[in-house]
Amino acid sequence: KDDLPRLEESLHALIPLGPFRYNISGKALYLEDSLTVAKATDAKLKRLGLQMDHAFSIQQALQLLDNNKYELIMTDIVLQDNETGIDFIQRLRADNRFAQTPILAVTSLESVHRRIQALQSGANDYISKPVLDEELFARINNLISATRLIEQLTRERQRLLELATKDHLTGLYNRHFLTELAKRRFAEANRQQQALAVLVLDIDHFKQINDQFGHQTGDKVLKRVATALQAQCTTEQYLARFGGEEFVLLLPDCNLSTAHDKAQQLCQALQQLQPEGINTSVSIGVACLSTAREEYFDEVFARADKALYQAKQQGRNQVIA
Ligand code: GH3
Ligand code: MG
Ligand code: MG
Ligand code: MG
Ligand code: MG
Repeated sequence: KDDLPRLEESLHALIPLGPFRYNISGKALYLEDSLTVAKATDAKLKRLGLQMDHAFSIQQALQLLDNNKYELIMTDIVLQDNETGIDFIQRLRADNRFAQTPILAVTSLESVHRRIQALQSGANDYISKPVLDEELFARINNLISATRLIEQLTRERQRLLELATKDHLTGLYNRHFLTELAKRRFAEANRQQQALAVLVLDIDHFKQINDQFGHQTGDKVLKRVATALQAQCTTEQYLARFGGEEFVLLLPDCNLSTAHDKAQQLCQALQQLQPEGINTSVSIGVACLSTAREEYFDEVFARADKALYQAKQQGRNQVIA
């Protein structure tokens, strides 16, 4: 097996190829029990612009993986101490951290079933020993390019998801997202006879704040209020900016009395906030899913909104359930 590098050289001489430029950088990990093969591969990868870390055993490879970020993982199949590259690939694919990392199996030419096993275990590609430089480079380039494309698409998807579900100014959920979520939550709560409460919150005399301090300051007040409300909510309590200076909070597993307490707490927190040094308060309407009959978001929201209207009528800075 230690003659492999020389065999590769002679093969390479038989297949002369022109220079081909790849745009690759970063680090690769190679699990390989032959030091000679590892050293020869290291030299090849350097030409490609990849730094290589070498591990002799799965344990050593996993340790390196804990402490380094790799663009590519390469693995030999037949290792020492009854270990195989197949085991290693399976371990990697069971670990979320390496879900996106491309794996290249390095198999001996004749072991067809190992190659298939490697692919079935989650290797993205394989290359046979003796390794031809140009083939290795092309395969690595394709693997890393595909991974970069997936990473770019994942980021793009995340950005679009934010745009579609979040309010631009405050970073809270937007009306569309909360409405869709509420529809599902109401269907579920009806089916499972669970409590579900809706709070509608509206900043008092916000128009006066805009008129007196300007629209920009108004925006800052909105952001501060949103942040303060969010700070009082858990990840299971869904807060959205529903319109201009109006917010909706969906409280799963929450009956009317608990929802009323929560609303009081928010009302008091807001009164103490003084965003931008401005006295600010909110009025809150509370309503809860009926325990007597099936009810949907629109109906419960309408009741909470009516309660909010009453809170405004009765002098603002208060909660009506
Ligand atoms: P009430 O206590 O009855 O709720 O009085 P209000 O002045 O808060 O209510 P009204 O509905 O009369 O006015 C809401 C104001 O909120 C008017 C609108 O210009 C302002 N507004 C809506 N969206 C934004 C925003 O994104 N930024 C700023 N600065 N103002 C906004
Ligand atoms: Mg080996
Ligand atoms: Mg208002
Ligand atoms: Mg109003
Ligand atoms: Mg309003």
